[in-house]
Amino acid sequence: MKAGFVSLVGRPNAGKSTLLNRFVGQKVAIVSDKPQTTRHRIVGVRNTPAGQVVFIDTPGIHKPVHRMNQRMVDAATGTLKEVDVAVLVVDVAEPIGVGDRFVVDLVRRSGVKVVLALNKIDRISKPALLPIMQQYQAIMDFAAIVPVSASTGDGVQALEGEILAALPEGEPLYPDDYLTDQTQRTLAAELIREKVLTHTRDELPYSTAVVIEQFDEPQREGGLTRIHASILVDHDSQKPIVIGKGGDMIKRIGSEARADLEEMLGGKVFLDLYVKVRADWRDDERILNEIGLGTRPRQG
Ligand SMILES: Nc1nc2c(ncn2[C@@H]2O[C@H](COP(=O)(O)OP(=O)(O)OP(=O)(O)O)[C@@H](O)[C@H]2O)c(=O)[nH]1
Ligand SMILES: [Mg+2]
Repeated sequence: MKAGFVSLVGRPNAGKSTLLNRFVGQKVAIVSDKPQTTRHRIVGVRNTPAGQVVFIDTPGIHKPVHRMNQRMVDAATGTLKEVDVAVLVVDVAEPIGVGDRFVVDLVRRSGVKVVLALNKIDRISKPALLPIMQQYQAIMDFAAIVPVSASTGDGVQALEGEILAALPEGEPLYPDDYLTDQTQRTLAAELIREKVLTHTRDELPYSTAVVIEQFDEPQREGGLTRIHASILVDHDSQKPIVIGKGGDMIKRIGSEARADLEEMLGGKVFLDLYVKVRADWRDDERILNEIGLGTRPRQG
């Protein structure tokens, strides 16, 4: 049997979280078309007859401006010291640029075995793939290069095969019913944030955090879960955008998040959302702690 830790690393928006969800077979990481969606590490476990792969999804590597972004990048690069294999995920529909070379350098210097996942092959023509493979081959000696589409699932089995081949022999690290390290509380905050990301644009996705103020579990099986959450924004001018005309935006965010939460929790959910202005929260240690980016380990 094979077993080990595998981090999914790469630039923002490459498709790391989409790939994690596909491997785990369940949504454990939120996904959006905006870069910098993932802000903390997310463990997702894949059990196969050949062994157990403990994936660690990480924030996209980018040039950090705020303290939050520095923590995000540190969370991603930090995993390289702890894993048996890194999967470098790149978007083949984007030309190879400075950012890609930076990330390749980073994984090369870490000394860890690296499998390259050329993601989003559904977005390019077959003949366009070969030169991209050759370009990457020329800049680093990868353990394997596998074209995939995290969206369609194309090539994902081949990628899993290469990952298992690169992993050491070992007994499973987690029980076979363990899927993720994300608590329901964290998943709830993330699902709400996903809806904000989906429906907003420009600076807003980057300026938003979700904090769960209260999470009351149901009194009986299948009963009502009561969740009170705050959507934090950076500036006064952003608050009316999140609330929308006559409250239509916040209603939409709330009802879509509630539907996802009810599916996740398998019962009815009462969801109460507030929008709060917290200037410079991205540099505020207390808020970073609450969203899992503090220097202390997260509680609950
Ligand atoms: N066409 C296509 N789109 C994809 C594929 N994989 C991911 N996407 C899309 O790419 C966008 C980014 O996906 P994510 O999984 O959030 O990317 P990420 O690498 O986790 O991004 P960060 O968390 O910001 O670092 C989303 O809109 C996905 O639906 C793919 O194989 N094909
Ligand atoms: Mg992500």
